[in-house]
Amino acid sequence: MATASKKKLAQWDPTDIKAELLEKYPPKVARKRAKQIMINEALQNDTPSLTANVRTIPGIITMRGCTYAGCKGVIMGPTRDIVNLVHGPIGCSFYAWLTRRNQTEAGPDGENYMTYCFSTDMQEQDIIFGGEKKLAAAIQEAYDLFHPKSIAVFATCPVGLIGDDIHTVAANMKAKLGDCNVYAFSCEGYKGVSQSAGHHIANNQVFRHLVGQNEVPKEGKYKINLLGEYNIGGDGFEIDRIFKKCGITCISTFSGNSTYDQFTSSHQADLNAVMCHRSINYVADMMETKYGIPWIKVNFIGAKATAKSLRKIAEYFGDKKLIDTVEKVIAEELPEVEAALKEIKPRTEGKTAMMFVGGSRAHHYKELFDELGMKTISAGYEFGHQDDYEGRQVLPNIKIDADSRNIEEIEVEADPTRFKPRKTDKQLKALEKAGYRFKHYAGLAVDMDKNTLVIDDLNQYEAEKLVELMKPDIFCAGIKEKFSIQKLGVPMKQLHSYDSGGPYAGFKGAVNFYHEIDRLVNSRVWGYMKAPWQKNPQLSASYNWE
Ligand code: CFM
Repeated sequence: MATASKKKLAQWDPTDIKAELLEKYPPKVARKRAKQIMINEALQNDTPSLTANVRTIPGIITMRGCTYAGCKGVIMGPTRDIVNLVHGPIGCSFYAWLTRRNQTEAGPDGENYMTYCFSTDMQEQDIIFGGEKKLAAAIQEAYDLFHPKSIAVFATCPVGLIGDDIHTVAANMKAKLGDCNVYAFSCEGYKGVSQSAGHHIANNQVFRHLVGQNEVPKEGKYKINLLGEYNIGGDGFEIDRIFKKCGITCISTFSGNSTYDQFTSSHQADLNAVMCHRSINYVADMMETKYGIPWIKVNFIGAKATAKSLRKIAEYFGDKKLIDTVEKVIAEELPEVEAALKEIKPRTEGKTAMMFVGGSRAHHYKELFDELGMKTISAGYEFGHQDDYEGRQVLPNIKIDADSRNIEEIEVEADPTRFKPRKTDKQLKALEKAGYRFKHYAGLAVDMDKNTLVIDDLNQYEAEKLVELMKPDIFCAGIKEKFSIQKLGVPMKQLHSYDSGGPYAGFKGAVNFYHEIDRLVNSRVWGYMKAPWQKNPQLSASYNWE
């Protein structure tokens, strides 16, 4: 098996592949796309060498989503006891309703609005005469029905076009209701070049209206927040299980299975562990500036990555008891992982994978494929920024364009009474000296092999072309890509929805993933994609009048 894959790798040259991908485009389009296709050098340069977070060229079938999706669906969607009310035509709500597989568990209070679909159901007359009254009435109706602690309002494209002032409506309703925190997000679908802009808009408002609102002290010795974990397919439940076993208190998760209380208490944590850098780094930075909570990058996708992240958290607290418990937990969990690998790895070793997912999973899931001995030959994000590819050291050199400038940057200062450094300068220096890096993400490219292809905002045409040219053993992306890739005879794994599988995080998740990939790459069904008559036509016919 391994030799067969090696042979396949030797067949292509990345420069040729890049040229072939661009060949069909008109010259202007080819020039633009060329900047988003990088032949990897696995360097950590200061200057970005890949262009990202720019507009998709009209006419190209992108894999991306919209700004509303990033705000309402991604960041706020997974929280369970906030009523998420969409101001807009019903389609925007309907297509965002229960489609992201972010799981919830109601907990003792029983509050869970996940299964509901709240919308103002805007009609033509609202577009003409304005929808503010309708929005106020909908907030009142939701309040009367459920008495939630909080109602969040999301703007869809027409709201921005007609200029409804959703923030004033929200503020007025908050004052009127008294015991319900109401706020709004100007996350119209067109606001940015992708869902990434929606993350930023969501982060700003969460920070403004939620973080720091609850001063009731949270118990726990090692208090952290897990930022950028959305509990897709139950990933968050597996991570929670491991944290509990280790004695780590997770004050809040942004935002898998989260509650209003978690968001509002999150400033009490002593460390922010950032899982998905793309979607939540803004909150991590703002919390550090305002409250003094340091942040580190973690990854719980992959058994080794999970062990590494747990050790990193333990090292931060520096407490012998925690360090020992973490080691004990790792020692308890790893045998199951190793047993699974012993059985599966001989069947997956040397096979090849491609991943084009969102803004962080292409990197995170590479860890799992590494564990299986599989080589990631091409990867990229739909909407990652240059720092997600090449590391945060490129940040000062990223050119800010008009589209990014369009998204608000909020000014944050140290809180006069609540800012509290979690570590002394001396402690921080000692950690850094021992190789500990705060506020840092190294990006995808440095973990990709030399001469692999790192591609931003891959599209339908290029995806099919890549598969045709490089023939990976598995391709990972989303539902829009699923069937066109499978028709080419290559198994396709959805890494957004997990094809209804999961969890894949943590130790148990890793074992799940190994089994799933084994089944996919070793199934013989992909060899039967062509019907026998397509391979060797046996009959030819003519009409009787011919
Ligand atoms: Fe972060 Fe996500 Fe992702 Fe993302 Fe997403 Fe998602 Fe994703 Mo789909 S927050 S960037 S906007 S890890 S919904 S849980 S799978 S594209 S790679």
